[in-house]
Amino acid sequence: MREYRTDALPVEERRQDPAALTSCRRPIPTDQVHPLPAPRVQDAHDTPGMNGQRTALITGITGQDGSYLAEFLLENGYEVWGMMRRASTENVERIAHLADRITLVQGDLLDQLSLIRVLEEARPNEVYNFAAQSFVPTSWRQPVLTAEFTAVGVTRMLEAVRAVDPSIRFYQASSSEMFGQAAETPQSETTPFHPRSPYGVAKVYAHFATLNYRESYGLFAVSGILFNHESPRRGIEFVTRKISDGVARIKLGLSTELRLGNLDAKRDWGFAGEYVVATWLMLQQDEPRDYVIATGVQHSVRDFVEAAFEHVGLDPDPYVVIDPDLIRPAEVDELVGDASRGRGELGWEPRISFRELVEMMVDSDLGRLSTGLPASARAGEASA
Ligand code: NAP
Ligand code: F7E
Repeated sequence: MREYRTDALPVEERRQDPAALTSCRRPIPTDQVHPLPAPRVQDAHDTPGMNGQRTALITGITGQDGSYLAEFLLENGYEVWGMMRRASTENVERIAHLADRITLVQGDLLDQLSLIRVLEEARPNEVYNFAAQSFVPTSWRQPVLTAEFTAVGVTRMLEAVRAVDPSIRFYQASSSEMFGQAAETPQSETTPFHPRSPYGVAKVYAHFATLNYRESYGLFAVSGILFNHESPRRGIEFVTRKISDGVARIKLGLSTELRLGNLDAKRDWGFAGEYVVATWLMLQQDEPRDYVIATGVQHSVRDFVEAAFEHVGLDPDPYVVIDPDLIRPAEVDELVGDASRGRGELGWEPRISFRELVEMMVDSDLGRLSTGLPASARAGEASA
């Protein structure tokens, strides 16, 4: 039975911020291995590259999930390529510590030929398509751009796979936002979609594009329907990181308020470092299939706020301000996932609890802010 290493992820968190782990109620396991299903018959996917390694291309490698997956794949012997779009200022804080172990290549989901060129250069066995405009409120302000990146960009990448090497295994980063105003609770792979934002609509398009290329052309293309997953590397505009950063600032006397929108929204929050392992597992199966990945536990934004303030010994009431401008045109009131297919077929299970996640994030921001590191959204954690 093959085994894979997951120790890199939690160990990395520990190296970055000892306080993040010592504050956890349960120790984060450093020896966890997930047994895989019996090895598959040798096929094109198993053929290693010239240097004997398997090769993966990650789009969106500069993002939260891309950085964790890159670490995981490197620890498991992969040659890792990352696709980045061109920017006048480099945006590599989350992957700076991996710089000498990965190959970065320029490409943009808006540019079909650039995607073909990237695949021709990298010659990957696996493509993880994480790149997207991923912030829900921005999708109302820039709905067309969101559709270009997050929806049509996926068709461009699938076309590039077809053109360059149809044996490439393809992972599409789908989202629980597709369930939106959910028809049932909890949500599983069979729950109908009712997206509530241009982002959700774009992800539904991308999900069905992935299924369609699987059915039309026989690609090994899977859609992972991941519920919210967070970490100290989360962008600062997302609510969990906004709270952890805000609470840390208040605790350190750098701020006096935390402005938030709808505190009653409920989500199923897990730890991103564990979720990327599930994405890899999906590409190691005998057959391509879609999977929901979630903890199955639901909390409100208010719960997150209370846990974060409690962790630093403060009462939230004097600090939290409700800002009507942060209320969305259409809200997803509550989501919680049923990941039993993933548990059964992938052998994947989340280990980090809600409380551990909150404390890990608050401790990381406390460490970052108190050592005087830049407070920009992205600077947060590659080194924190
Ligand atoms: P993230 O931190 O926002 O990262 C998004 C990445 O996409 C960044 O590297 C960004 O590059 C890149 N990107 C954006 N537009 C691009 C373009 N036109 N061409 C090339 N790259 C582009 O997102 P994340 O949290 O890691 O999530 C990864 C994926 O999973 C996304 O597709 C997201 O929609 C999806 N997802 C996330 C969650 C979650 O809870 N985190 C849940 C379900 C699904 P820059 O650095 O240049 O901006
Ligand atoms: O909001 C409420 C807000 O922006 C969560 C993305 O990764 O997960 C993420 O999308 C909830 C919403 O994440 C504030 O109204 C209250 O109900 O952290 P969020 P999201 O919209 O769930 C899914 C699965 C994705 O796929 C997306 O890419 O929190 N909320 N007050 C707030 N949200 C924000 N951002 N800021 C607030 O001040």
